[in-house]
Amino acid sequence: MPYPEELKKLIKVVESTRAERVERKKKNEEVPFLSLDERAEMLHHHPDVKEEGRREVKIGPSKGYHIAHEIADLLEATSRVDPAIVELNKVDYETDLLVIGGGGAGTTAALLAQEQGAKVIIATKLRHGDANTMMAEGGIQAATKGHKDSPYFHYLDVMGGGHFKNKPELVETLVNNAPGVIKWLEGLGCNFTKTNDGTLMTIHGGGTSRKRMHYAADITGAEMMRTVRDEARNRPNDIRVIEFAPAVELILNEHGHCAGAVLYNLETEEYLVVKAKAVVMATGGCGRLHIQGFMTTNHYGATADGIVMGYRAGVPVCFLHTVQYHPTGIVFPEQAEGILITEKFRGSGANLVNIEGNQFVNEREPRDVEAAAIIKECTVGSKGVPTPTGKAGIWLDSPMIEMLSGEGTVEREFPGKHILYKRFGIDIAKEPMLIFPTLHYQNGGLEFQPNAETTVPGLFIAGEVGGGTHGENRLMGNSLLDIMVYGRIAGENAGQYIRNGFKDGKLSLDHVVKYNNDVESVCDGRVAPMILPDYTDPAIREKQLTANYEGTLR
Ligand code: MEZ
Repeated sequence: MPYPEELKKLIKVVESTRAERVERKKKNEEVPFLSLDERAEMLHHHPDVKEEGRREVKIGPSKGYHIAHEIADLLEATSRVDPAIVELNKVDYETDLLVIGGGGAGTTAALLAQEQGAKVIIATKLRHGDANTMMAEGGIQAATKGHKDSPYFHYLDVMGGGHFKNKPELVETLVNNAPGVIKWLEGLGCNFTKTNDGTLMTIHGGGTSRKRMHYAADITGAEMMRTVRDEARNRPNDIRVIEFAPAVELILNEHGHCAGAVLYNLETEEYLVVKAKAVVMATGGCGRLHIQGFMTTNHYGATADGIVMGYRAGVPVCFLHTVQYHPTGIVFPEQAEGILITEKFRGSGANLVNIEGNQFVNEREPRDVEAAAIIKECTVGSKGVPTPTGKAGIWLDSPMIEMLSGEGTVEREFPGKHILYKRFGIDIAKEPMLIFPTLHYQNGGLEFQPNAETTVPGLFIAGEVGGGTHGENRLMGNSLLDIMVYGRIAGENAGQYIRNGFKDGKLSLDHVVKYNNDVESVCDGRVAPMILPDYTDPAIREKQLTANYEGTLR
């Protein structure tokens, strides 16, 4: 739907201040960055600070930790499988490495493990590549420009963005491996945007002190996923992909080592037993939990399953008291609600503008501060733009980019969003976008070490399901980096573990039996993992004659 008349009138206000704002931008005379104290003050408007949004988890290895209700609900739930009826002696698939999750982290882990001689199965909930990787737009950070940047500056930025709470050893591993990851991806054929002489283009992101954001137009994640998925599909003798088969429980063995998983075939509704010498958990994030009712950028299967399975197997969680709301999600047109508008728009010069046409925050603040500033402007400030659906949003003034960098820049640099809006009859080279913060990233997750190991031998972590690297707030471009760095490390170390550390033993689901017993006193009939979000209207749900729900699944 194009902008209705009432919004078109408000766009005139944005237009009336645009030329002056462009001039200020050219002279670097914009709204200044907030001081550290001002940032701390601003964060009082961030959803994470709401005490009523969280509660203490009552069972498991991180008992007593306060996290979002929506995640706590899943940790305080019983298993989808009844361990008493799962026949662990009837193995459906046997392999060296089982990778749970077919996004960028899992696929990368599969490649590196295969290079160590491992036979790999990737089990994925939906199709191979249906993952948050695919949805990441604006870039991947790496200090590739040695004359101006180094992993040292990158390290400081990551730590600063995470409020210096990050686990330093995880950050060190992340930034030191970053330049090598770009080289590796390029070697596999990943098409990053370059200048005519072949130099990789780099820009700023929120919280970066150097221009180190590499990108492929505004579809960086899709291009990276294409690259690693093609590579995995070209190694069919060693890497097998099982689609529409989410894992629902980890299997341990008599030594307490991770030894496979129970998968659930979404089509036939059968469970399948996979026996493996090691497992890489790469299930991604939790956006589809819609924490505090927020819309999300995440793909349909992002329901925190890996956290549930890993936690039941004994791995503690960390940093789940914070989640990331990307400052700029589409709030109108409503058919596109929640969809990510890449930070690259702001990195390329677009201002955030309120109903009066004023820039109210520097658009390169760290994400949590930026999101809090937008929420504040729309709530206590009452300077949000009312949408036809009764919400409030802020203008992201994309036409400024054309004025700053020349006509045609928006279409060339942001083809994904240009096409999307065109379908609604909106030309974002000429009209601004209406945005509001959207649930984007799970800052925390399962605890793991720089070598991707967990407290459970044989269980490795890759990507968003792990916690600690980004502290309390991740900066743009460090998640695409994270999945590659820790995907590679997890795959390589799992490959070595399979050769040297693996110890065979009888398969067991005793940890699930115990967890089910512990959970009984605190669980309200919930079942987890969630697998898919449930958008059924409660009124319809009540009248469904044939529906028999197990958690969210019929
Ligand atoms: O790292 C991200 O979350 C990312 C690249 C998002 C974006 O704004 O494009």
